[in-house]
Amino acid sequence: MTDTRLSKLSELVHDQRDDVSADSTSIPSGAPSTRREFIVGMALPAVGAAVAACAPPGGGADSARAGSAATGQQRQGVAGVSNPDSRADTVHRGPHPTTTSAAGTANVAYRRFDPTLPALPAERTQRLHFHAREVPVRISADTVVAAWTFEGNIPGPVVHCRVGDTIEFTLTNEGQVPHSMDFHAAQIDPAVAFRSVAKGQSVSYTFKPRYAGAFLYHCGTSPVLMHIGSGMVGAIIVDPPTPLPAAKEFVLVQTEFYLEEPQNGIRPFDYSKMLATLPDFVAFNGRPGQYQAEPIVVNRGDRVRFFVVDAGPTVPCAFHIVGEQFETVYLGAPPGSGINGVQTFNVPAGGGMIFELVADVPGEFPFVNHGFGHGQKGAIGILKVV
Ligand SMILES: [Cu+2]
Repeated sequence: MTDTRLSKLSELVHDQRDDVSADSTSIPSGAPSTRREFIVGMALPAVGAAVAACAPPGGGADSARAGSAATGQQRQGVAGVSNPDSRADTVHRGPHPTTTSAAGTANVAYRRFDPTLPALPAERTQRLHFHAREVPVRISADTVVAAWTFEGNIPGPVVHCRVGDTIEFTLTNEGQVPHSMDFHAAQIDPAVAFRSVAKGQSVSYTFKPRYAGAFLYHCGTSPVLMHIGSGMVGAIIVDPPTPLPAAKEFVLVQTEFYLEEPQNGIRPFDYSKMLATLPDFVAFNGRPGQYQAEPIVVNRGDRVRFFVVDAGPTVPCAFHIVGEQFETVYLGAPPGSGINGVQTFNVPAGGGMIFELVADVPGEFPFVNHGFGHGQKGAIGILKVV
């Protein structure tokens, strides 16, 4: 990048440092970054890092706003991260903390991710407290990855709520690098609510989902590619005000895995491979091919509803069920956005759709990412109709 272009970007960012008015009623603590920095940092990590590097000594206006205690804690708590107060650079260089701190992989058990949509809570207010954790996760018999997670798993917990429910959310960062939470089901100032927090710190915010559907949540800390690509994703399923017809309901979150060779038996994520978009594995719910080994079972005649969320970070999911057809695919909020009689539909990275069929034929039906260069890397499973 030329000095002139960098300087213009830097001016743009610095000029807008004070243009955000935080909603202090829903944001209990911490300092907002500006919307401009959030977007610049998200889109162009290298630029974000460069802009952060040219910030005034002491961390600049944002750090000052956070207060000296928080700034001190950030500096002490995030060893080895080049931009401890967060928005810019969290790509690891040198040994990965998860691989160096782990005692070994023998005690990292393989667990099938239950695809069943959790029951809808009776309460109309849900208080969710997630923790960002950097832990090893076994994604197959012979592969353990140095994951960055919400609640220790890829994907994180499935959230189930209704349109108009109140979600009171808190993220506490137990990891070594800054993390954050971006709910696609929320309409909220991202520079405030989705801001990054350093180790030991928390961010809280409240939102009410306005639309029904299958939505992604993910860490939005820059570079977002690294944080999504390392496992910090999950699904929030929002029911419409009038319930859809009774069905067997399942959630599938597609992710890609871009991995380095093992270090102490654990494979770190490879940022260069993420940029090159050539994944080693693609999986539904964090384990390549897990529902081939242990199929999803329904009864003949069941209405079956798949909430398919594509966490990416990059490739789409051309969702298809071999030997079946979808009665309805809801592209947006059900029940108004359905199209009927569908063979395959592409869920984009960062998107979610609802696929519904009536399982009136017995048999074993492979559900796949029909983009087979990706499907064959693990985005495949079996729906068994008995
Ligand atoms: Cu993160």
